[in-house]
Amino acid sequence: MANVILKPEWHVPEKEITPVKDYFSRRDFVKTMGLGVGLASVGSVQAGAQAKLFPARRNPKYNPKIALTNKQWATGYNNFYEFTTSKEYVRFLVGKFKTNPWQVEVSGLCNKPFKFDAHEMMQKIGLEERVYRFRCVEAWSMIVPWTGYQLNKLLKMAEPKNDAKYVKFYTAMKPKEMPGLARLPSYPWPYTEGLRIDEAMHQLTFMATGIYGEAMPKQNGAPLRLVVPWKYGYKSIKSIVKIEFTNKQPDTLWNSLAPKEYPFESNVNPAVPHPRWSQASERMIGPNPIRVKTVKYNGYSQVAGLYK
Ligand SMILES: Nc1nc2c(c(=O)[nH]1)N[C@H]1C(S)=C(S)[C@@H](COP(=O)(O)O)O[C@H]1N2
Ligand SMILES: [Mo]
Repeated sequence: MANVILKPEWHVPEKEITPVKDYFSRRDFVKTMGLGVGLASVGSVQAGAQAKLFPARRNPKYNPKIALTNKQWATGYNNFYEFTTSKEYVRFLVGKFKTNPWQVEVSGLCNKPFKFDAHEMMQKIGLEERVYRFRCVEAWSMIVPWTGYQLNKLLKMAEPKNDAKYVKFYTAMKPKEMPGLARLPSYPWPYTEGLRIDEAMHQLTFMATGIYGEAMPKQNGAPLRLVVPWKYGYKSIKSIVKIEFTNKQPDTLWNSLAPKEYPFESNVNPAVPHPRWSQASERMIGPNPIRVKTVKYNGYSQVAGLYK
């Protein structure tokens, strides 16, 4: 993973930025008018039955009173190495990436392995919105409204066996659609990540299918990606095609590449520096970035019990 960037190296002119208040007033307007949520979405991602899913109702339990990150930044400054390592260019390289239909396999140590279509599962489980803080290991952060469902709702459908101690996640590997794969031939693709089963089952662990009230943009990991808000961002694996229950700690891409820099657990912790930089503070991205102190577990102290 690249270096900490102290100053944003690209600039969005003020006039192109939708302030958070406009995003909300537009949304409230659509709700009040009872016009259906399809209107709130722009772009080709929205189609057919899927349109009804967005925006989803915000869960009041996960609605901190803090300003959201500017949407253009959260959807325009991405880490998705399958496309490029250049954060500001990911969104221009996802054009060929087909994310609908999208099949996901749930397998391994469970009684009921199954396959599902990502879009059908959104209808089946139903969606909610949660505002989470998100902290990249590179010391930048954002605060965004994710749409999706609690991961444990999906995992329970498979009835994991008692010896399932970990869950491994795999990203799609489609070289014709993901131009970055060929540029990093030595990486152990596909991108993989993993959690302990109790972490995966925790109520904070979220399968996100949208952001800012709309279906997930491809650059943010369409059609479904993990969000584990108390861990560094690389644990929040994008564009998932396989979920596997295992009894051994799974190998993950970043851990295989640099185990000392990217340990399996990777909880946000300001007291433990990355070998090449401090983790004591973070840059909140946006047109006017600010530097704030990093907090243990990214502020999600309710997970502390998992690590006694
Ligand atoms: N498949 C895949 N998932 C990934 C990554 C990636 O390169 N490939 N980058 C990770 C990192 S380092 C971060 S910080 C987040 C970034 O998510 P965002 O682009 O939605 O902000 O995605 C994570 N998930
Ligand atoms: Mo990251």
